Amino acid sequence: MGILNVTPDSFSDGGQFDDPARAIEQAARMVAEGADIIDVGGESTRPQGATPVTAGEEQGRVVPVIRAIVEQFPQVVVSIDTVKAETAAAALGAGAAIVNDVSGFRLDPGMAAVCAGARCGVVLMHSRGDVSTMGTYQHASYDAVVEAVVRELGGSIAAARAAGIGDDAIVLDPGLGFAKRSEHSLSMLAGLPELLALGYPVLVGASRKRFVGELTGVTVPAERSFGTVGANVAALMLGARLFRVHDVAPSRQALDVAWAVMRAAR
Ligand code: HH2
Repeated sequence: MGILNVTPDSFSDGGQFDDPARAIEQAARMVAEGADIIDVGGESTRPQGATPVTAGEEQGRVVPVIRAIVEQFPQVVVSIDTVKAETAAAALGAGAAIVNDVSGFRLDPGMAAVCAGARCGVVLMHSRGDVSTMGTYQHASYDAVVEAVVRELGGSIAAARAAGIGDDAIVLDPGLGFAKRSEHSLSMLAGLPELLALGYPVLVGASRKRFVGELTGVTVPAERSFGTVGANVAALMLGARLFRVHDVAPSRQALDVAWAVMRAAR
């Protein structure tokens, strides 16, 4: 899953793709590098405390870009990264097929119904707090992080099922870096088998995140590609099957090779 942040303020690539022409160019690059899904986002959840945007502003950023991607790359699946039901509905109307909700249906009570109505795929990510605090450590206190995340994602799954979303439409995400210090993100990766025990495919978003920077000593987020690859290959071996990344080629190539080895080892 290639990341397309149509935002002025995302933590590692803010302002690079907030112009539609450059966004589409970046989508084309990610498709050429092997992305199967393009995740389009119009609102940052950056660790420094993000500024929430209105649904109208968010839709103005993402809808034209989604339309263009669907038209130009019909083989690619588009996902919309939003916590707002209204934006999800607009994106689905423009051709998106997956809603990636970093609040796991916590923040907008209308989100589950929009997804159920569209029969789209949903990514339920674990987080705590609202858009401006979920990327910070404000809510990062846990007795046992893996158990807490599994329990709290259980609430997201229940909301999805209550709205009529099918089990086969659900993907879970541990929310690396969201209300999680580096040790929590590492524990979540190590604990992926416990998340998988809930019975859904798991997506991980390790790309360029702080824990990767802390482990590698690389302070510039855009230079954390090698560390990102390490996290993704380890996650693959622990059971993750979807990988949300800024730099598609390195992770795609590493994961294809790691996957081939895993299959040959069976
Ligand atoms: N991480 C970010 C945003 N959306 N979605 C899922 N499912 N999983 C993640 O780990 C995840 C996500 C944060 O990264 P990014 O989009 O690069 O930054 P920003 O929120 O500043 O736009």
